[in-house]
Order: sequence, then C-alpha cells, then structure tokens
Amino acid sequence: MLSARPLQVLRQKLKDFIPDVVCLTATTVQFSAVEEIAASLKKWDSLLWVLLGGSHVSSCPEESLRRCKELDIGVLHEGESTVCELIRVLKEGGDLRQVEGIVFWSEAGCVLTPPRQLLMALDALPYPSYDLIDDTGRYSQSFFRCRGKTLHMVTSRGCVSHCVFCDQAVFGRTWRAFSAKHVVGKHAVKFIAFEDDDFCTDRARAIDVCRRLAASGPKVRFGLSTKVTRLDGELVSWLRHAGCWSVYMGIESGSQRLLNELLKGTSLPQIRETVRLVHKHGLRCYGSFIIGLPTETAGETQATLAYSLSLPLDGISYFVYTPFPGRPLSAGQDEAVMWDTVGSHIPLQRAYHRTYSPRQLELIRLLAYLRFFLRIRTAIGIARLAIQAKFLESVQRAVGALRVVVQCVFATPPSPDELGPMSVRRQ
Ligand code: B12
Ligand code: SF4
Repeated sequence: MLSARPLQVLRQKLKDFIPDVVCLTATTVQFSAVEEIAASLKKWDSLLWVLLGGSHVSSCPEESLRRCKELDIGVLHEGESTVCELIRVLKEGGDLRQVEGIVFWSEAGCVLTPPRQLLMALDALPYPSYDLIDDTGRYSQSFFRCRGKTLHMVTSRGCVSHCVFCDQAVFGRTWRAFSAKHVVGKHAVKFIAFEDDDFCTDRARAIDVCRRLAASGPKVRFGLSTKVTRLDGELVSWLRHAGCWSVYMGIESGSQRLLNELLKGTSLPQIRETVRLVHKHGLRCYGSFIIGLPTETAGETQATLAYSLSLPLDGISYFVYTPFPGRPLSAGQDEAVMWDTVGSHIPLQRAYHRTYSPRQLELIRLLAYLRFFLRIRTAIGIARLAIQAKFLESVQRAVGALRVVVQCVFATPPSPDELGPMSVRRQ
C-alpha cells in the first residue's frame, strides 16, 4: 500500500510537468503499488499513456495488463532501445505492432510483439549521469550507506545458471557485461555495491576490474554477489587486494537433495570450503537461504537452519520460498501464491506449503534470525562493525530489519480461499 503522500507528490508533478507518457517499473512485489498509481494517473488524466517495464510484466505480460486495466503498454525484457522506439511511434501515431518487445491491447485482443534481441555490446549504452544524483545516500540501502557515500552498479546482465526459483525474464540466460574499463570510471564514492547477479561469471573480467580498482586513485571499497562455484584462492586474493569488503552468495539450503532439486550445482562441503576461503582472506561473507521449498520436509528445514548457523557467515538472509511467475513450480504439492496481496513495503511472500502455514514459515524465519544474531560470533561482528561505521545507523538498521520480520509473523495470513485472480495454483 502506498501512503497518500507519494500520490500527492506525483499529482503535483503531473500538474507542473504535464507529461504525455508516464513510465512505471515493478517487480512482482511492487505490482500492487503499480495498480494503485496507474489508477490514480488515469483518474487525473485519462489521455496519459501509462507504460510498465521490469521483472513482473516481463514474466507475465498478458496477465499484468489483464490485472491492471489502466496500463496501456508493457515493455518486456531490456528496455533501452524499446522505449526510444516506442516514444517515437507514440509521438508520430505509428503502428505499435512494429515495436518489438511490447504487449498491449488491441480491439482484437492482447498483442505480444516479437521479442527484441538482447543488447550484446553494453559499453555502447550511454554512461549513466551519476552527477545528476544529488544525494546518493537517498538511494542506498542503509546497510551499505554506513560504509560512506555509496553507488549501486549493475555491471553485467543475464545469468548462465538455471536455479529453478530465479526469475531471469528481463535479462535472460546469456551473460553480457560492461568492460572493466567502463566499470572503473570516475566515481567520487567510498563504496560501490555491485548488484550483478553473478559478478564473477567471467573470471578474467573480474580480475581486470580488481586490477583497475586497485590502481585507481583513492581506495574504493566494494561488495558483490557471486556463485559459490566461482571463487578460488587467487580470485579472492584479487578481490581483497582491490578493496572488496563483502561477498554475498546464494547458498539456499542445507539439504543436498534440495540443492540438487534447485539445480544449484553446488555441494554442502564445497559451500563450507568457499565460505571459509572468503573468511580466511578477511572479507565479510554473507549467505542467503530459502525456507519452505515446495518439497521441503520439516527435517530438511532444520538441516538448513543448522547448516546456516554452522558456517562462519557475517550476515545472513532467510527468505520464504515464493514461486515467482514464469518459474517452474516443483512437483508434489498443492501450492498457491497471492501476487495481489504481497506488500511492496515489506518483502512478504505467502506461499502455501504442505507442511507449514504461512505464519509458521514466518515464525521459523524469525527464530532463525534470532538464533543467528544471538551467536557470540555475530554479536562480536556487529559490535566491530558498529564501532567502525556509524553506531546509531547500525542500531537503526538492526531494529528496522527485526521489525520487518516481526511484521511478517503477525500480518494475518490470507486463507487459500481468498486467492485473487492472479494467484498461481498447481493443476
Ligand atoms: C539489486 C537487486 C535488489 C536490491 C535492490 C537494491 C537497489 N538499490 O536497487 C534489493 C536487495 C533491495 C532487492 C530486493 C528484492 N528483490 Co531484487 N534484485 C536486484 C537485482 C540483482 C538487480 C536490480 C537492478 O538494478 N537491475 C538493473 C535494472 C536496469 O534492471 P530492471 O529494473 O529490470 O530494468 C531493465 C528492464 O526491466 C527495463 N525496464 C524496467 N522498468 C522499466 C520501465 C519502463 C517504462 C521501460 C520502458 C523499461 C523498463 O529496462 C531496464 C534496462 O533494460 C535483480 C536481478 C537483475 N539482474 O535485475 C533482482 C530482482 C529484481 N529481485 C528480485 C526479488 C525477488 C527481490 C525481492 C522480492 C527479494 C525478497 N525475497 O525479499 C526483494 C523485493 C524488492 C522490491 N521491492 O521489489 C527478483 C524479481 C523477480 C520478480 N518477478 O519480481 C529479481 C529479478 C532477481 C531474480 N532473478 O529473481 N533486489
Ligand atoms: S539464483 Fe543467482 S546463480 Fe541462480 S540463476 Fe539466479 S542469478 Fe543466477
């Protein structure tokens, strides 16, 4: 739910600017906010073109337009070329069918134009105008902000892996990247959060980025996400040498059977070894886990929690499994997701699991976090971090994160009978 305030701000902007086209973006959990915004936009000016891009509409184009009647056009997959062409066609009153990679309604029904080819030469895209961001802190997660002025960058697109829960509808399975030279431009920041799906897909490029970062002016610290299978001693040394502060890995489960089912391509001993390696080089190591996977048994949930707590991790995320649209739902359960009720303000997902109720899953998650944060190792790490960085900000962050998890536990879980039209139910 949006508060009234952003809508008021938006209305004022519309009055001042009088646009012809409004572009919105949304992941699945943000879609309910899009519905609200699009309805207001059309109420204020019925002649506006309302466009939506991002992961949700790319995953389920027709369903998105069916669900939100105020959306005129969905922009699928990569948007840079499409939006330029689209604006030209709208301006000239041309034929929308000629624009690749969009979805819209015609009198004959829903039209899905052929997909647009992926952008391969990413360096050809205009360099972002970072100078237009007056206060980078406004757009940073507080977690990174406490490291100083932070920039978030996505330096590659696509992921070659096939983890079954992961939505790759926007950038696909073909990996492409900005060159190391392009990545290490002139940034007056203290910290870069590399938000790539898998920063180290191309080992040589990752080392090239490290080499250039190490050689460039004042030290910039950075954090990245990568796959467990990418890291070896030499690469981790390079990361350390270049100023890497944290490495985030999707570990997902403490059950080998579930790792195999997710097509992670990892093994439990290998994960442990990699976490140790990262730790040994003095980098902070973060791991994320999923609980409530479709065929997960109570024993496997316990195994995941025990395994997660047995690793020398500095930070942890536990997510409740949500089968996002477009991803295969694993076999063997009656399962449903309410896309229309997931909140955009908290990452609250409600999947119906055969062993657990949504509330039980949230409770397991809360207890897992408590167990992690009550470890002496974690407490020392947090205290150290708080001393190094801004103490108050660190405390606020911890309290904020805990509040979200508690909110998830006490939010009234909807019953399966309340499922809305966008729910996905196993046949
Ligand atoms: C970084 C990141 C985060 C960060 C954001 C930090 C930050 N400061 O931005 C954090 C950690 C907060 C986060 C949280 C979550 N994330 Co996230 N995240 C990402 C990640 C890795 C990069 C996002 C990004 O910046 N991409 C680069 C931009 C340029 O891509 P883009 O937004 O898709 O835009 C392109 C096109 O879609 C298109 N486009 C987009 N909008 C529009 C609009 C118009 C009008 C046009 C023309 C074009 C257009 O043009 C762009 C350029 O081609 C993506 C994966 C990925 N590779 O994109 C996942 C991803 C977006 N996240 C995902 C998920 C699931 C989540 C969470 C739900 C996790 C959780 N369980 O809590 C939350 C939800 C947050 C939310 N409110 O939506 C999923 C979304 C799947 C889905 N169907 O919704 C993704 C795709 C990961 C995945 N593969 O599963 N995330
Ligand atoms: S979970 Fe990570 S490694 Fe797996 S497909 Fe998604 S982005 Fe790639």
